[in-house]
Amino acid sequence: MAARLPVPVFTNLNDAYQDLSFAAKQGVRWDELTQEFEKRFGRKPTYIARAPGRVNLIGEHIDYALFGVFPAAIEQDVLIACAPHSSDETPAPGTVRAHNMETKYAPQTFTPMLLPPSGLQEKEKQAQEDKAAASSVHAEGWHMDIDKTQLRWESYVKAGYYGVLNHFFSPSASNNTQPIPVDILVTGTLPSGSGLSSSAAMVVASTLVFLAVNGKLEGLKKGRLVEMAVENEKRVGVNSGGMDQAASILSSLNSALYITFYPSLNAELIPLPTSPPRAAVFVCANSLVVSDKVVGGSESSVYGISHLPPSCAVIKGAKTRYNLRVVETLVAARILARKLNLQISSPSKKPFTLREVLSAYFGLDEKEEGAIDPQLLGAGLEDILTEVEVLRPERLGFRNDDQNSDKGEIQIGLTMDEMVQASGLSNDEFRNIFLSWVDVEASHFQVYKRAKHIFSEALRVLQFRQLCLSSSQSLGNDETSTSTADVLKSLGNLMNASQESCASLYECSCPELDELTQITREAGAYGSRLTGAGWGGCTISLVDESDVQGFIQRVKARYGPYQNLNDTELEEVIFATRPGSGAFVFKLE
Ligand code: NG1
Ligand code: MG
Repeated sequence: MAARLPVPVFTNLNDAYQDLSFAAKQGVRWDELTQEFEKRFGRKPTYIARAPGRVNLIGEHIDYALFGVFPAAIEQDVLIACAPHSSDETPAPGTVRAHNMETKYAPQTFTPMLLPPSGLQEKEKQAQEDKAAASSVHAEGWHMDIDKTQLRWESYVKAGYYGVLNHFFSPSASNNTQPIPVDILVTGTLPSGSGLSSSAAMVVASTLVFLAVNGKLEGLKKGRLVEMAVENEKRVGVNSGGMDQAASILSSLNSALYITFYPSLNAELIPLPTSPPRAAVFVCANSLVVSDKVVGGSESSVYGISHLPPSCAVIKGAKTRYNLRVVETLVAARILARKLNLQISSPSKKPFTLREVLSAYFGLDEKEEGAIDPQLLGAGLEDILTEVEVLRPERLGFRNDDQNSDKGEIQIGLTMDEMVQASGLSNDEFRNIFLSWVDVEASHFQVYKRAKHIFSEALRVLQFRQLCLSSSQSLGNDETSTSTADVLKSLGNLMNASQESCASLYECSCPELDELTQITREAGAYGSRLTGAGWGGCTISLVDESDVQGFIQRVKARYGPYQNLNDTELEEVIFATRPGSGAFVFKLE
């Protein structure tokens, strides 16, 4: 069937049409989605939103510390088809019938409630009393239960919808209108729990489709959409940074993005030495360990492709992973600022980040004066990396010197009491600032190792960016081929150093990721690292383009979990990527 050419109503979007093979594949999927929608709901969809996943080339776990990251969108994505509800019965305003093409995700119907202020207070109280099952409550009044104790596919749909309702259907708005009842059908090609941001793709697609069908897309700036999507995703229970949503929305064909968050969101398109005419490509290889950074999950909770082999391990992650890292890095920022006698203006109840500590270290007010240029930022990072040693437990006064070694106390970290003491806050103040909004669990906390990873990883991102920029400038010059080889080697070294830091300082790798990055290097990659949150999921490797097929075969031969995969399965777990286009919405009639 011919690919349809509908009208783009929200685009990045033009480059989607430039890439013909991509457009053709999308056309086939849209036709399938449209037909299935018609079968299930008795009419055609009026909008289809698409949001891609991403790989992060370098810069892991530093977005929530507000340091710049370096992702690129990939071809795999989430599509959501949508149409206003039409049948004889009239459902309550805003009711959603949500279906998923994937049969293991059961259809759901939900109706958001517009609660009066007293109802909201009641819900808030309930949520505070029962943090584990906390429901999401928005100050403006729309309410939907989002279960944070388990990952459910429709939670991501609800999360996107939440922001749309509360930003555009506020009861206090002058042109007070009601959200319309809608039917949606979701399909996706992104494996979940694999560090490719299936969750952000779901949230972005959901946010976009609800905006479109309610007529709220016009004039919406992409930066605003990123902010909304970041805020929306937090409702599912991860206090994430903004990398994934920004990458899904702002990406552009053939370029990576250097995304910065401080003093405000900014994205710069950076050509890669892997852009055409290209010498190398990034190859994504899934460890087949499902990364569980939110809850101690069960397999039924994951969103994504159905035929991951059953050998897929599920890690029990919980309060001991992502959210714990967020808290550790915020506490590290507080203690470091105190040790360096830096004044950071932040409303007293709000924690500040390591990026803000660096800004204060420069003695600059970037909010007033604009962001520091990358070169100066790099120099500042090199300086502050020497200062960060003050965060070692013994330097904070908690251990005898002779008890110390990198294998000893540093590995153990600080107890809660020691951390509170080092922060200079009272117990109550500490809990209020760092623990009242999140559930974490640890006997010891690592402020030194986490801060050291963050500053060194932020520096590697800047070096990576600079190498990409200089190699694109040298294109066309006679010495390009040698310099390209050198650039690829240097990029690979930075990726390897990032993996090492993620494994030993940030402790977000796992044995399978360590093994797979080692195998990919031995199979010829310039460099290899985990991508995304870690604790499982995918690796990303820089590989000579002429050798991709040989590389994939060599990795297949050596990585245990790939042994029994057939060719189709193998294509889903190890594949070359190139920077793809960002999210878009099409109107179908
Ligand atoms: P993944 O796990 O790939 O979705 C998560 C965070 C990012 C970032 C990375 C680590 C979410 C939605 N995203 O990515 O913001 O912090 O980990 O660099 O949780
Ligand atoms: Mg995610």
